[in-house]
Amino acid sequence: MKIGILCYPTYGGSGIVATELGMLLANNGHEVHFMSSNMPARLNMTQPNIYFHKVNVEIYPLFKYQPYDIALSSTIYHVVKIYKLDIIHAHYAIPYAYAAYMAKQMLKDDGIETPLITTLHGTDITLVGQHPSYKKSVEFSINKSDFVTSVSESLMKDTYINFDIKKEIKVIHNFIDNGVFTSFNNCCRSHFAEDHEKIMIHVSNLRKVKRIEDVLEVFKKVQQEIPTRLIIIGEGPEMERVNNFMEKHPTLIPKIRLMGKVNELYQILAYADVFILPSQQESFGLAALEAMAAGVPVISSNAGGLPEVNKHSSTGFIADIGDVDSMVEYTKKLFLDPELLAQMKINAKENAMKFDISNILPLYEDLYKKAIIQQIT
Ligand code: GMT
Repeated sequence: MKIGILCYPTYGGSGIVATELGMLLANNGHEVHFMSSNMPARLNMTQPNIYFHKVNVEIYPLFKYQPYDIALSSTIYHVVKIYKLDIIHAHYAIPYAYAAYMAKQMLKDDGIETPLITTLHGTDITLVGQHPSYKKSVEFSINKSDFVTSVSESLMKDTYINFDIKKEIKVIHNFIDNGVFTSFNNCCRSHFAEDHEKIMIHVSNLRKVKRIEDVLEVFKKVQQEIPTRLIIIGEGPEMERVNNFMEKHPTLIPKIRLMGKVNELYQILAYADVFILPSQQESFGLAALEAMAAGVPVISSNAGGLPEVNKHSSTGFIADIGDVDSMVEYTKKLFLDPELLAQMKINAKENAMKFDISNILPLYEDLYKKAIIQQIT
């Protein structure tokens, strides 16, 4: 099949899922065309069957805001027409599903019917999509998509609750390529912590919904009793909060390692003893799944789809959103019981296997085929 993928190029979860999916589809012999404002962060252009089309936004002084969505629709239109794409897959409703619908209409005028699949990722429904400036357009573009998928049961339910949706929403969970987690060893753990110290890790785009304040508070309390280091991977607006915390607690500065966006994420995850994700909202929690695939138990909140990924008392522990004290107790419990920690590492890895791409990729391929057949008949 010839597949067009629309996604954000940044390190956000939706862009990562879209990029990994596209690369695996390409690996399976499909021709995959990425369309985005920039080269997606994890896209490996040395792979066969991959194309990238940058959305070019013409800067014109009259515009206070440059019309990205129009440029995106035109890009989709041209790419579908030139390369004769069979399907368009929009990742994140705003603006991708909306722009794709416009492109579909333009193509229709030329006698070309191209099915549109929209995958909902989370904040397009639970946060940004709720804003009156976007809500009606999000609802419209979901209803106008040929097929709609969501990355968790929880997000599917939230979509029906928050919008007037006439479509069936199919849940296709996010996935992981467990194959890339097999070749790591513990050689460089000493670069991050001494042998007697535990490593707590947090990976996110450091936005408010991630509740970085809870990450810092849990770390502060745990390290008072158990020697612990904190690694924070990612960049975002809440970095200011981290800096303020460090200024307020100078003795903790040597114990906190800020790493920004790293290419060696999977390798560093493998050194961690616990992954912490206390989010206010999380439709799935791809970062938690990546940690589990690296054999790291997860301490998370019970937000959104997290309980579908992190299994309480098995792959880690779950506490209510904002319940820092329970997160501290759970982390200490893990750190003080080597047998429990070892078992939870195994459980985390086993659970990650259930989300292996080999189980998920066929679901997308089947959906593409169904959409194409439906379009023809
Ligand atoms: O919130 C983020 O980290 C970014 C955001 C995105 O759309 O890029 O992530 C959402 O999509 C991810 C991939 O499907 C999910 O794993 C995240 O849980 C979801 N984030 C939220 O719902 C807050």
